[in-house]
Amino acid sequence: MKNIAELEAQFQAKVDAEIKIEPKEWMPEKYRKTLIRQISQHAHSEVVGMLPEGNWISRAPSLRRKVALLAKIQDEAGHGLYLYSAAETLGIERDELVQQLLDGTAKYSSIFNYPSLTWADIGAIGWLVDGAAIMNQVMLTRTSYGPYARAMVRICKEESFHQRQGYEILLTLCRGSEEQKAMAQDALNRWWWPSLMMFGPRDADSPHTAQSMKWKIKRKTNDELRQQFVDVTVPQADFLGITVPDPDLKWNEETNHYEFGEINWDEFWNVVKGNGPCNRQRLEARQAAYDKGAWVREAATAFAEKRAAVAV
Ligand code: FAQ
Repeated sequence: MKNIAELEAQFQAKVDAEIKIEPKEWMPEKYRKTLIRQISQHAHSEVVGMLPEGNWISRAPSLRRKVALLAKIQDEAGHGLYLYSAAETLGIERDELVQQLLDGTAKYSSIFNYPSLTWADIGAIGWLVDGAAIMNQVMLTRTSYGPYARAMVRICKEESFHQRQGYEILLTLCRGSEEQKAMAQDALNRWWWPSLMMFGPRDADSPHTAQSMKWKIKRKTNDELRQQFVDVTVPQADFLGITVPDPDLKWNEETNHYEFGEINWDEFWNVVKGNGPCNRQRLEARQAAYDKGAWVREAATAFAEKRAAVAV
């Protein structure tokens, strides 16, 4: 019988050798808990993330835009479901995860607590929010936990379609009338900083990053991913002909990276703690959806019981 220290050493050796950890294998309790936290918060983000865009389905400017938006939002529901399933492989029930979202003990991404005020916001969400999500999720295709890594492969493919549909909305607006271009600029002004916040606190203020990097749950730190996102996205804004709302933004020839201004961390933590512009509205919408779905859960349970009784 091996003691905990030996099991932990064996586990770390496996992680270091890039061998995926699978559900039934031994893992440190803290590794399991970290994954449940991260995967479930990721799932909640996908599900809550449908709300700002759902707001525009009935107001999409054409049938083509409406079909693409509907498909994107359905993908997000699907991502939420894969991710809840991946979390369930770690020994927790989906109902418990959903309760944690509804009672506010589990987080979801801060970005979804901002309102989608104009059609250009739907472009900005696809371009910036999905763009940031991809940056983070490409590294997660190589995360150490097998079911999470595999779920991420498909999710990333779909996110890349989402990013392009958002960028194309903005490209159309920026090639349109002065008013349309101004709407695109206004969307960038409002979504830029919250998108940078999506990557989480600075590495120095991130309690989980060091351990998650050691376990290869995360393969890049919050600051590394944020920098990568800025470097990729600024030239895309230039191509659109709109301006990133950061007077401190400048290219550094020596580092080959953009330098950018200070994020408003008070705003970030305020939103994370539940005081953003739409936190209450988002949770009320999820609670209402849960309540309205009670009859489906009851019917499915009754059907399963009936089937089990027949099988006996
Ligand atoms: N918002 O120590 P760290 C999407 C919390 S999917 C709220 O750095 P960690 C698709 C963090 O949970 C977007 N809370 O934590 C889509 C922790 O709190 P806890 C979601 C945040 O886990 C697009 C505390 O701060 N993506 O957008 C945020 O190592 C369009 C300390 O932070 C994922 O979830 C935040 N932004 O790193 C859908 C990806 N940042 O749990 C619809 C997977 C941090 O101790 C439309 N997750 N916190 O109470 C991750 O990669 C990581 O969990 C991080 C945070 C990088 C988000």
